[in-house]
Amino acid sequence: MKRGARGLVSLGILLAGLSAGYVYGQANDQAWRDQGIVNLNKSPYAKLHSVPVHAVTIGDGFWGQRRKTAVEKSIPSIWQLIEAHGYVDNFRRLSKGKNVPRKGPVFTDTDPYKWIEAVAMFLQSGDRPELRMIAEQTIDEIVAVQEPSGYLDTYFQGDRVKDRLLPATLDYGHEDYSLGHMLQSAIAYYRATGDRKFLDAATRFADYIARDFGPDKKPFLAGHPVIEMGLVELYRTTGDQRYLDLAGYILNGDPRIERPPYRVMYTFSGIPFTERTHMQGHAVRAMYACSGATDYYLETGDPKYWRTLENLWQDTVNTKMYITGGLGARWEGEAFGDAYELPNARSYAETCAAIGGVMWNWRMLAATGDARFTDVLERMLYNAVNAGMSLDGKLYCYVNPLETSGKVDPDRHGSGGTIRNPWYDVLCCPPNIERTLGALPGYMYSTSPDGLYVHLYDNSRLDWHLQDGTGLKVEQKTGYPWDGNVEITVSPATEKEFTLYVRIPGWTKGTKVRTTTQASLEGGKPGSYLAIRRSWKPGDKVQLEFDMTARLIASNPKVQENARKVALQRGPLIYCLEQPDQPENVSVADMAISPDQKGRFRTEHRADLLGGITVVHYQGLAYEPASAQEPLYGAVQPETKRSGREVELTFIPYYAWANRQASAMRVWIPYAQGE
Ligand code: FUB
Ligand code: ZN
Repeated sequence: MKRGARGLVSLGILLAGLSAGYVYGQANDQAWRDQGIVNLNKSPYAKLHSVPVHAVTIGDGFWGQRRKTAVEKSIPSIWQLIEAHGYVDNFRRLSKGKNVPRKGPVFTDTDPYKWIEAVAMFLQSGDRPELRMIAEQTIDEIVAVQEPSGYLDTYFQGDRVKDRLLPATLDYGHEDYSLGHMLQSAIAYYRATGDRKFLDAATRFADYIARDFGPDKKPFLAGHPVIEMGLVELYRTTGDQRYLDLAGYILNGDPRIERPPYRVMYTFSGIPFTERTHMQGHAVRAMYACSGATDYYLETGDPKYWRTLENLWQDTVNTKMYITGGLGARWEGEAFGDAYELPNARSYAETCAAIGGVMWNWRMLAATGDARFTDVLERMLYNAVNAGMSLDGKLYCYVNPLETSGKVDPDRHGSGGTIRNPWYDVLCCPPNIERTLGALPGYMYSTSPDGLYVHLYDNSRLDWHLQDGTGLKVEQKTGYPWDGNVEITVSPATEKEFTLYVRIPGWTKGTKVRTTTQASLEGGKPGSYLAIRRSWKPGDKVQLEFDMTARLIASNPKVQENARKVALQRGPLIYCLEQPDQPENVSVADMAISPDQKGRFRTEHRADLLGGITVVHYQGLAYEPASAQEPLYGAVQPETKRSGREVELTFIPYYAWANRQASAMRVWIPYAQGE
């Protein structure tokens, strides 16, 4: 866009803002600004309340770097591609009569929606006029497509109008999914700007569904859950009970819609949510359904929901989650496998599934204040989610395998035959990562009636208040996740008694805790929140020192794929061996670890490597490469040891893999034979 044109648009936005009774960021009634990533302020069954994104400023450090990459590189570059592939033209051809065919799969409307949501999350941390302007214009183009009934979907047009919102269409057609993402995006945009235009449009579509669909009306189905989360958040935003009821009705499934059992299993919808006993089906659908069901629980307190959620969570983390936090073992159906079915090279682990896992665990945490949910959330965030966006922010993983020979099957790894690609016609993952990184400040803290919870560690400043209104600033200084020291400075507006709950991660073997007044604090049990209750004075400090010693992890033996293999974890990061870091002429496929080297890790911070990482060296063996001349099967030899020579293995964090040339990588490393 030319500069002059931009100026005119800005003026237009400013005038529109003034006529709507607000100037960007300075409305009279600013309640909208203070709603967190999910607004739990009035949720009766939420133990914890969210802190708004704008209240936390993430500084220089691990996530600061990733967020900068997301907002400066990823968001602008993916927007150009969304435009170039015609996904915004899909709206313009309807609103402006642009003479182009509709492009892409049935659910492309969600890509601009999620992109706007990502922008909205970043706008909550500070204005970005260029991005805001594109979002603003796109919202206009979206809203212009809305029909008087409230219906809005660019796919079900022309000959397809007759199919709209029929049970068979809802099963596959994603109208419900598009509305769900529209609601989430519109609410985030409202929370960023106070501008109701997009929110009002999404509400009109939701009103249409609420008016015409329900138990005594036409039947509705979530063919791809996410609408449940959107509707509960709309209820939280507007206070209108109809949206919560509609979410409950959808979560319950409408018995009038009959579908084959496979679809009921695959879509994680259509029967009462509370009848689910196992994590199954399409992983993203399952995660979004569980997130929506937890939202519903947070508002209603229905114990049947909680029992189901707890069972499903246990089933997931104890039998179906990769060590990276990745979810979904099967390519077929992008789905969960059976218990302990966790193949490494063939893992699916779609980035969106891990993001859904973050959303779900965040809600479970809000319901309980229980650190086991934060542990899983952190595992997903640092590893499975973070791997999804390249270090330069312009390439994305759709699937996140835990092992590869470096050769990529074009049919299995998306377009282009590479693991990281700038574009996928099914674009769900890239804007999903962007919105998650945008929302990240909102995941760092929560308030409770008696104080403040510190969930995640990074250089940051909190400027918020306790639930009784006492102003509170908290500053974190740390090199986390590379080192385990965190200094927290707590500054209430005036001296005040409350509890500071600091998270002691489940992965740490030991934690030293000191405060301004106590040289050593007991009780920092791994996998819990340490409650520090006292009268806090401005400037009081808490020093945390987590044991960051790298350690080897074994799988439950039922994961046959990982028999006699170990993985390496340091802090919240899962590590892997990638070919470029290993000694010359030694293939990752022939490397084994010497487990008797306990404690012999050597860590080295390499500011020059992969954006700045701590690598871990460990002693291992390099076997002679197996020969293809040998038969596939042969007699058992008396001596089964493969001969090998000692080498040093060099591990890098999993999230940083595949940022150089295509090469072999593995997370699970065999033990040296005979050890
Ligand atoms: O169906 C919409 C999205 O496309 C799903 O969430 C992803 O798994 C991909 O299939
Ligand atoms: Zn995806």
